[in-house]
Amino acid sequence: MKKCVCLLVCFLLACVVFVGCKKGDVEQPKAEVVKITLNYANFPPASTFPCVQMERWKTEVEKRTGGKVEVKTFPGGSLLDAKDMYDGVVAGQADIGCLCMAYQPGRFVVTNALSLPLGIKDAKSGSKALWEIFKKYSPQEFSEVKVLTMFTTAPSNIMSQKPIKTLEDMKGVSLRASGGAGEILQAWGANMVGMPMIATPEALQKGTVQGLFSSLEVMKDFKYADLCKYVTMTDTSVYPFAVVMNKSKWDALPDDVKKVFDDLAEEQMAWTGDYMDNHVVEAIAFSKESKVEFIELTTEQKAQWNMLLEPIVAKWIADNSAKVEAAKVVSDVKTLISGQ
Ligand code: DTR
Repeated sequence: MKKCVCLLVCFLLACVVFVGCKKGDVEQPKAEVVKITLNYANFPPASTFPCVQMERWKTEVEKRTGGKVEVKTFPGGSLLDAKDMYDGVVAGQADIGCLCMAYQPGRFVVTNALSLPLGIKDAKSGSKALWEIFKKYSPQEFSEVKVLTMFTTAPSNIMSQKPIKTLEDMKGVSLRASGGAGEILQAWGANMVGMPMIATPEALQKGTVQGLFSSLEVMKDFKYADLCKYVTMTDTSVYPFAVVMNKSKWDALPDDVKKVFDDLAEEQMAWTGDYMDNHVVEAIAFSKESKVEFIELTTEQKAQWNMLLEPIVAKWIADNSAKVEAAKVVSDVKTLISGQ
C-alpha cells in the first residue's frame, strides 16, 4: 500500500514537471506583422531616370522598414500615364505616383517657377532649390496628397538631325518639347511641336520632328544618339518632378513607416539630382562614341539667346501674380541657385 502511494506521488510529480516544461515550450502567439503593399506608378520606360529613382526609393523603403512595406513598381505608364498621374493618385488608382510638373504649367504654378529659364546649372542645384521652394511656400495644389520627394532634370539642350549653330539654322525646324519649355523654342524661332517623350522616337524616325529639347541623358536612355547626330549646348531650363502619395493611404501608415518616408524625402531628392548629373556625363560620352557632334555657342551667342528668353520670365510673373507671389518666388529661386 505504502509502495502504491509512493508510486502515485511520483507519477503526479512527474506529470506536474512535464506539464510545466511543456507550457514553457509552447510558442506564445506573436503579434502579427501586417505587411503593407504600396503600388507606385511611373510614366516613362523602366530604364529612364524617373524609374531608376523609383527603384532606389523602393529598395531603401523595403530595407529601412525591415520588409514591413513592399513597394510594387509600375513603370512605362502601365498603371497611370503622365497626364493622369496626379489625379490617379488622388483617386487611389495608384498609392504613389511620379509626375513631371512641367507638363502642367498652369496647375503646379509655384514649383513650375523652376522650369523658367533662370540659369540653373545642374540637377543637383535645381533639385535642392525646388525642395526649398516647396517647403517654403507649401503650395495649395499639393494639399490633396502627401509629397514624398521632388527633384529636377539637368538643363535642357537641343538634340537635332541637322546642325543648329545659329538662330537662323533653327528657323522652321520642328523640335519636340513639352510643357513650358515649348516657349523657349518658340522664342528662338523653332517650330515647337508638343508631344510626350515616349512618342518622340517614332516621330523622329518618321520625320514628323527633326529634333527635341530635353536634358541629355535621353541620348542614351532613349537611344536618341542614333537618331540625332547634333547637340547644341544651350543649358537652359530644367523640368521639375514630384513624387506624391494618396492622402488616406499616407494617413493609415504606422508612425515608424511615416518616419522612414519623411527621413528619405530630402535624401532621395539629393540622390536623384546626383544620379541625373552623373548620368548626363555618361550619356555625353556615349553620344560622342556614337559620333554625335556637340555644338558650343560663343559667349556673344549665349548672351543673345538668353536675352530672347527674358520676356518668358517677365510674362510668367505677370500672368501668375494674382494667384501666387510670383515675383518673390522667382527672386527666391535666383537666390537659391546663386551659389551653385
Ligand atoms: N525633359 C522632359 C522631362 C524628361 C527628361 N528626361 C526624361 C526621361 C523620361 C521622361 C521624361 C523626361 C521631357 O522632355 O519630357
